Amino acid sequence: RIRVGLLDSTLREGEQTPGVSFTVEQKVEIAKLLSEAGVQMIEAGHPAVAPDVYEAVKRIIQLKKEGVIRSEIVAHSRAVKRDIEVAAELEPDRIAIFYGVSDIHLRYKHRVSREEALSIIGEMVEYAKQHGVKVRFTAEDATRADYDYLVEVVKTARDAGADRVSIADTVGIATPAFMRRLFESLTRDAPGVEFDVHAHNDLGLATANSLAAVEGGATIIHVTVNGLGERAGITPLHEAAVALKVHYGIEVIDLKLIPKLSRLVERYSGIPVPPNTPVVGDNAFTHKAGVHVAGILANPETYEPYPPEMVGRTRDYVIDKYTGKKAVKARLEKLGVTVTDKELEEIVRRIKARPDIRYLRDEDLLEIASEVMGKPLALTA
Ligand code: HCA
Ligand code: CU
Repeated sequence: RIRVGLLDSTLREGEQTPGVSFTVEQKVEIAKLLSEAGVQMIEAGHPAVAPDVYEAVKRIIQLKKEGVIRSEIVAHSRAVKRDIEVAAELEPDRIAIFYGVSDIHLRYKHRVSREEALSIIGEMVEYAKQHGVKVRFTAEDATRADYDYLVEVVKTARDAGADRVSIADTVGIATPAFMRRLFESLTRDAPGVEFDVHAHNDLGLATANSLAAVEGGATIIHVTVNGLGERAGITPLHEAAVALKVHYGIEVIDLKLIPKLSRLVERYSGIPVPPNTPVVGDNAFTHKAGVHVAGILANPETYEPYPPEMVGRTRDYVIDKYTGKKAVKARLEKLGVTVTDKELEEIVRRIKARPDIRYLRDEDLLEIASEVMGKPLALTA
């Protein structure tokens, strides 16, 4: 029933992260890896923004033409002729034109009436179409727009030649229930176009909102690697891709390439990935409490929503004062040490008496075991 793909906007939205500026070479490398992972669309940039942005979009389109990159390449553009011309001369697969459609954007940013905005949108979509490219219209701040007006906007863009419309939750204010209803209504009230969902993460709801939009009929989710973007960013690629697999059984990209993508973009963006980040964080598959480790040793499903191997990772556990006998026994066995129940109890007691230990290293565990057992033990491997 659900049909969906990803548009990755790391190179456009992601570069709008404060402090981030990718080089052209870095963008090419990221785009190649996104294509290898099977991302359906790559939003390569807004060519009119700066010379190096233009250059990067140009290089990526060249690689598309040479068959090195397979994803559809999208160029971003304001609803102005000059931007559209600059984007069109690079011959992208698609131009995405954005225009704010909430009253707050119309009044304070564009300073036009709702009717004037409709004619600008229609004219600019048509203008882009005349250049022989596919066109997406982005209804910026769509989630705060008047619903009946939004329907008019979508129909105007559609009738002018846009085959896709992006519904942007530009300030991350939507809830999942609202998003699902919004997309259900739009697909009913404005048929004949396909919808993208572009969800900002200001309230931590971007992924939930994107999935709800897909349940409501959206067919493309906008993501960025590591969730980069303006302010709190947008839906992280790792969350959307894995949630689509876990909840709907849909594999939109090669999930095993996600950690590589994450590390590459972490390095090039200089924005560190916190350890508790889902899927790609250092701790995403690392267990700690004795009860948890005992559980995963018996069957990993007890404390894992999906196996780490699905995303090319492995599980692990740490030992500190939260540990338990099963965890310590298993770790000692892995190190080639067999202990009696009494020895094990005493080793665990000593670890629990040491709140200063954050991560007990194997050599420290062996030292404690050696003291308890009254015989020398050394790390072999
Ligand atoms: C922007 C606005 C945008 C556009 C989204 C889209 C938004 O920064 O240019 O084109 O789908 O959040 O509204 O990112
Ligand atoms: Cu955005």
